[in-house]
Parts: sequence; C-alpha cells; structure tokens
Amino acid sequence: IHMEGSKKSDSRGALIVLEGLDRCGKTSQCSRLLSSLEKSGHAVESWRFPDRNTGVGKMISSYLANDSHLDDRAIHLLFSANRWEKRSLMESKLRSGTTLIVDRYSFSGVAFSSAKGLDMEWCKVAPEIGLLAPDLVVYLEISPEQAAERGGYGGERYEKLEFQKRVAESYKTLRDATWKIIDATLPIEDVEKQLREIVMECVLTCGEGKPLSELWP
Ligand code: DGP
Ligand code: NA
Ligand code: NA
Repeated sequence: IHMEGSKKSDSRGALIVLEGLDRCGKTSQCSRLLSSLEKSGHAVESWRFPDRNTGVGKMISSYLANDSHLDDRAIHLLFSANRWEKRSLMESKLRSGTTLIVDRYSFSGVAFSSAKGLDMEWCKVAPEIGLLAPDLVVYLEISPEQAAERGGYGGERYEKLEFQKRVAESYKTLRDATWKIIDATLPIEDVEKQLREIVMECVLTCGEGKPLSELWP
C-alpha cells in the first residue's frame, strides 16, 4: 500500500562523498555529476572540503601553500573543524531534500594525516565522531604513479609522489565493503556513467526515507 504523505516528511537528500588521491579526477567528476543531477531535476549542490572560504579554511589554505607551518595534530584538528563548521548547514540541506556531492570528507582527514604517521584511530575518533555519515562513499581509484603522470600537481604541500603513496596505503586500510570503487583510469565518460548509476540508486534510497546517521556508524 502506498501511504500517501507518510514517507514524505522523511524524504531527504543524499550525502555523497568522493574520495581519492590528488589528480584522480574527483573534481571534474563532481561537476559532471552536479550538472547531470541538475538536468534531471534534482535539488543538488556540490561542496568540497577543505572549504577554503571560512576563517579556518584560510588557515588550511595557507598551510597547504607552505606559507605557514603547523603541528601535524593541529592541522588535523583544523581540517576537522572545517567540517564541523559546515555540519548544521549540511544537515538542514539534506533534511530539506537537497542532495550534496562532497569532494573529500573525513576519510581524507584520516588518510592524509595517518600518511604522516599519526595514529589512524586517533585521527578517526575524537575529531570526527558526530559528523554526519555519508550515504555513499565513492573512491576513484588510481595508482599514485598514474596520478603523478597526469601532471598538474599544483605544488601544494601533499602533492608529491612519495607522500601520495602513503595516502594510498592509508585509504586501503580505511576503506570498507560499503565503499564503491571506480577505476579512475577509465575514460572520463565511463567513470561519469558508473558514478551516476551508483549515485542515482543512493539518491532514491534516501528519498524513500533512509535515516541520517553519524560517524562512525
Ligand atoms: P583539494 O582542495 O581537494 O586538492 O585538497 C587539498 C589537499 O588537502 C589535498 O592534498 C588533500 C588534503 N586534505 C583534504 N582534506 C584533508 C584533511 O582532512 N586532512 C588532511 N591532513 N589533509 C586533507
Ligand atoms: Na590538491
Ligand atoms: Na581535488
């Protein structure tokens, strides 16, 4: 029986996170996914972390540009704070039915900081607990060597082959069976198509009232 109205109040947008190494193609895939969902009439926004526009984001940006130096734990907590300062807006967008496509999230926080040698559990636990849990994490998989061959590393702090190799190892430890892995070395249109299919299924499930949850579920 279709219960008119009863589902509707629970209907919400999906929290979609894209993760991967620098130069894996996440950013172009996020914008392709955004226009494709917009075209099919979905309420959708594209977000990214770090969000460099906030006060905390400006500190992060300066750190990444090597214009400032910070203790590894201090910068880890700033990246986390940058996600916390967007949490309530994130929740209200999702509850009002807007799907969010997010370029990097807590998983980058854990992967990049643990690549420096910080303990993975320390990275995961206190700072990230209570942030909204994604409904879907898509990992665009590429080897660090292939990513480096794409060129265009912007010269920011983490954009070095040796470091990206450690980040790749961290992602491997971090990911679980719920992550969807897409081969990021496929032609851009093929990645886009696979991504869209996975995302549409998730958007549907969330629209049908799947409850929001928090990290780490
Ligand atoms: P992007 O704007 O996506 O290129 O990200 C900037 C860089 O910061 C990139 O090398 C990935 C890294 N990064 C993103 N989120 C975090 C985080 O939470 N913690 C740390 N340590 N690094 C992060
Ligand atoms: Na980058
Ligand atoms: Na990026």
